[in-house]
Amino acid sequence: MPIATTDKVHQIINAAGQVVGAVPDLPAEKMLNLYRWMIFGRIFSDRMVALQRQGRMGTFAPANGQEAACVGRAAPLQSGDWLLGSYRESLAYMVKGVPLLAQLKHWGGHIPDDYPYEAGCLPFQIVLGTQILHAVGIAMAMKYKREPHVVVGVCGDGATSEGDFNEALNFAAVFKAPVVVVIENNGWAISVSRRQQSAAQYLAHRAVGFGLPGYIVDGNDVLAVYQMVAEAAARARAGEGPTLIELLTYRMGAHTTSDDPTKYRPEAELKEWAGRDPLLRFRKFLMDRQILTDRTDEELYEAAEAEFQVGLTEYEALPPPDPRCHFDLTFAQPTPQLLRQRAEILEEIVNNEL
Ligand SMILES: Cc1ncc(C[n+]2csc(CCOP(=O)(O)OP(=O)(O)O)c2C)c(N)n1
Ligand SMILES: [Mg+2]
Repeated sequence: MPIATTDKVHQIINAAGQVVGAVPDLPAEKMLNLYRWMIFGRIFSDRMVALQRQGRMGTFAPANGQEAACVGRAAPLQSGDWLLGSYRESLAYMVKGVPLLAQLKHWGGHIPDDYPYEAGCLPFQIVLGTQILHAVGIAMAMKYKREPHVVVGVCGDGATSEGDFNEALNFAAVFKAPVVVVIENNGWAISVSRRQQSAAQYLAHRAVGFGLPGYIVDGNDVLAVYQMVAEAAARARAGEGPTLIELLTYRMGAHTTSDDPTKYRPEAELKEWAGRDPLLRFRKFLMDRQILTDRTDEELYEAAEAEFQVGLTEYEALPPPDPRCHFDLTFAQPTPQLLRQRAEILEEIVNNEL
């Protein structure tokens, strides 16, 4: 495997939906399933933002525009593999097998007492970049146990500036951990643009310094992402060590429901990326191949809406989370600050209820 210093962006379907690379040999059913998940991701993200605005959901990190990147990196993984990410990983986690209800409970602030570890996804990491250390650690355990599995660790463009990210890559490369590290470059780290984050032309170029293969992929092209991650996972499984993959995509929404991107993001940039919508291009590809029709497309949207609604109904039938749990479960011995904050919030709740 050559140590790639390429500037080539791997792409199979361009923004106009035209085929520009070798299409991987996937059955039509599988391609349709990738598309179905992308639709579900778009609906999930839109509904979660609306629910938060209605006071029915907690803070949420939308992933509109990043559906191809999320689905494409999770779909090639097998049972026994792990996927570790941060707060914007909801869709990828659901593709990997985390139930919708578990996601709703997470964002709604419930205690994760029944967290579905069997899906192979650790709870979201909020401390930027540290999940890459965890990913390499799990991968090393698999290597020692001679298990034929692989770990995919995902972080954002901003997280690549953390020491943890770089330390994890160095360790993974030296010890040939069966790990694939994915940088989800969505253009922004809250209000810090990708160009302010690093002067490097591509973040994947950092791979060279660690002695790793590094690849740049059009993150809005689901087939390109799928293929690159599948190949990297196969190399890791075969004992050939880690790969660094940068997915070029764009965060179309706010950082979270607490953010207002109109304060810092140029309108023209948003417009430009709207023309590269991952769903539209894959829809055209599938229609050109007669895998999809207008009617089945409509049905997929309806089915995704209905599926979300079933999960939401189940979620809203649960007793609301007890706000005390967030304080009581933080430390065995709560700090004075925490106790003060706990008292403050309880007083606020009592006042609101009166
Ligand atoms: C170690 C650390 N520093 C700062 C933060 C605060 N913070 C939360 S999200 C974020 C931006 C992350 O951007 P990026 O890695 O590009 O991921 P994205 O949100 O774009 O998916 C920051 C600075 C944090 N969570 N952890
Ligand atoms: Mg980012």
